[in-house]
Amino acid sequence: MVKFATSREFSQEEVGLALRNHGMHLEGLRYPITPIGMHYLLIHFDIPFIDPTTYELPIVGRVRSPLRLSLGDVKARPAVTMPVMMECAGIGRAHLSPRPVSAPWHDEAIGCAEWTGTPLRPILEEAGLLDDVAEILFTGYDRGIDQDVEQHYERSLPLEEALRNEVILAYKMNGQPLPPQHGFPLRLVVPDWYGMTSVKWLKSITAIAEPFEGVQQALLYRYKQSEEDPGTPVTRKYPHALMVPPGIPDYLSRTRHVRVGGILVEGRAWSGFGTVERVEFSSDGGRTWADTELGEPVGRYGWRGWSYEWEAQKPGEYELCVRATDAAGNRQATNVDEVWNVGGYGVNMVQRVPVTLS
Ligand SMILES: Nc1nc2c(c(=O)[nH]1)N[C@H]1C(S)=C(S)[C@@H](COP(=O)(O)O)O[C@H]1N2
Ligand SMILES: [Mo]
Repeated sequence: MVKFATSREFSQEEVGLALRNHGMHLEGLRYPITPIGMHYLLIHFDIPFIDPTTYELPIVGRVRSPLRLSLGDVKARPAVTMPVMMECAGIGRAHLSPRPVSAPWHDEAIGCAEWTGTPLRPILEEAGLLDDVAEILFTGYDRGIDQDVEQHYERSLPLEEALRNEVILAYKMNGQPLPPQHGFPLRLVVPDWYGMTSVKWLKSITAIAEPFEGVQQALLYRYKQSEEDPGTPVTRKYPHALMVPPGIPDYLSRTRHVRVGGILVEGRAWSGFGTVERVEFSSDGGRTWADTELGEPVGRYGWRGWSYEWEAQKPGEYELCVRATDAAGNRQATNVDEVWNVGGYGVNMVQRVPVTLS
């Protein structure tokens, strides 16, 4: 069962989760590749302590020749390096009312790191998938209790998604060995999908013939309108644009103070459904919109910069908004009711930044 809160005050549980799982500072949107310590974190249970010298990854289940790969074996395979924009499916949850009690993200569950690893597909081919394989299950070393069920964190991918060439087993982040909190020594990286898919601290990979029914698959990470609704699975990232909040912040409220003049507002945008083709800016809370200038995408799976010259002349209170539209024609929601769901997933409402202009 999901617990809900209606008060704007956060509970101790939510604050505890927020301290363990920090977000990216939105001013970090200026970096095309997010510095490691700025990238958001989401750790459901505890960070497991893993000895890399004895580490082995079994590839088992419905395969002809099961494999056991040491870290050396994985690193000896062909390597690819690519920027991948990652976003937690729980982003925006704190804007909902009632809101599900879980990691209380506002807009900061994001990061775009440069991941190095080896493609998964040739490993699965080497293991020899049997004809009845429907999904590939990825199990992490971390263990805990969620929805009253003791479990490892584990999730599956439909076979055709697991076989995408850009799905990798990663052992480096921004050229460094994976930090413990990001999945050391080996994690899955699945571009375009929300972050829950990219299983960290890989313990095993299992080819299965039936759909995986674990808690993180069948109960959680589903778009549901009620607890009884079986819902549909959370998969790719919806389009999303965010801005670096302009001016200077008030320490406590974070309200922005901006001086009149020409102000360059900038940020990044992304989508798991194809390139972002349009980013619009509003200075009047979303009543009127203007097209921004788009930059080059950071790789095929990264994000894309945008900027807008805001002629801010009249002192007063403003609400700055930004919204993205992707190649598939999806556009961000302006109204929270359009995106409300039981788990608070995929909430890609437009960002709203209150600004005092003087
Ligand atoms: N084993 C394991 N993998 C995991 C998780 C986890 O708790 N355990 N969290 C998932 C979720 S919900 C997200 S959003 C991403 C976060 O990755 P990051 O912490 O490296 O940013 O990892 C995913 N992989
Ligand atoms: Mo997540």
